[in-house]
Amino acid sequence: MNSFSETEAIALIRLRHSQHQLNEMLKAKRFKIPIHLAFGHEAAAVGMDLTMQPEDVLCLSHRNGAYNLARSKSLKTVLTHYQLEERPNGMAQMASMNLAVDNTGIVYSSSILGNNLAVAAGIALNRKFLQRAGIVFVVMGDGAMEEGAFWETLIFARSHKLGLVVVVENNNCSMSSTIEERRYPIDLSLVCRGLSVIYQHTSGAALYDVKVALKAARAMASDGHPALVELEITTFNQHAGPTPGWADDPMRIVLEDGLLVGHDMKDPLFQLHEVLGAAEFNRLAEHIMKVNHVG
Ligand SMILES: Cc1ncc(C[n+]2csc(CCOP(=O)(O)OP(=O)(O)O)c2C)c(N)n1
Repeated sequence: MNSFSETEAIALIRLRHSQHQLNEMLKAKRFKIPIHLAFGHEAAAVGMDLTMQPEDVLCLSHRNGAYNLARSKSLKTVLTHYQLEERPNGMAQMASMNLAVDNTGIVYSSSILGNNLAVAAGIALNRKFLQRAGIVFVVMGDGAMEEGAFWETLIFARSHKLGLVVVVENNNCSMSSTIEERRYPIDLSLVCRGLSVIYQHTSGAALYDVKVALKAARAMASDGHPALVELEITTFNQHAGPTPGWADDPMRIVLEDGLLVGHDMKDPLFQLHEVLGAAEFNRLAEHIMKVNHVG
């Protein structure tokens, strides 16, 4: 297992703790809107935050909260949108599924599956015409692969040699269906080979591996070779809303039980816990939870 810098450890713990607090607030019915948490996606979101350069931009899907938290480093800012608080200068609320927090490089989030791909490709084309530096990252799930926009975006990006990196968070789940339940399995390495799109594949729970894959994809995209990074991810929470979602829901996430939600390598925080050791993990967690606590 690879080591973690202190910055990485803090970022992972803060993001997990923010999601726990949101989950507890969802249980208490504190929001009027659905929120798609992403327990298990922390290494993907933190890896993205550490990979993006100032000139890069990011387009997200309905499950954008972890990325908005990782980039803004502020649960309070995200909460102003979720709580539909008034914003200065008459700016509109972004709520949850379309949330793109200001000054994070997140330029677009969409509740419409596949929509963010077409927008990302358009931004990348515009950047190419204007010869602007930086690349476009776009994040989607394995369910969104079933949208026509996914295939069109790959063909379009390859044809125009766009600076685009498509990140597929493959959690083998779309709403509540597995891939096997809804379609023939798709081998993305073969799809990419057929389209001559760069393909990277790794565990989305291992921060180091995520960073290596995203960095390599970014380098290729900067040279006009669009890339796709497939991250194998376990989502530990319900599709939307709190977990548990109902009285006898077998899924259980409770902040009082501690930060970990899985006790194997599928949980990015478990990986950190194993490397730091319980004592150091708990010491750091206690400090971060105090600073990151919102009422
Ligand atoms: C065009 C469109 N069709 C259907 C939906 C309803 N819908 C919302 S989320 C979702 C599942 C998405 O699965 P995936 O892309 O794997 O992302 P995940 O929720 O697993 O992160 C569906 C079908 C939608 N939002 N947009």
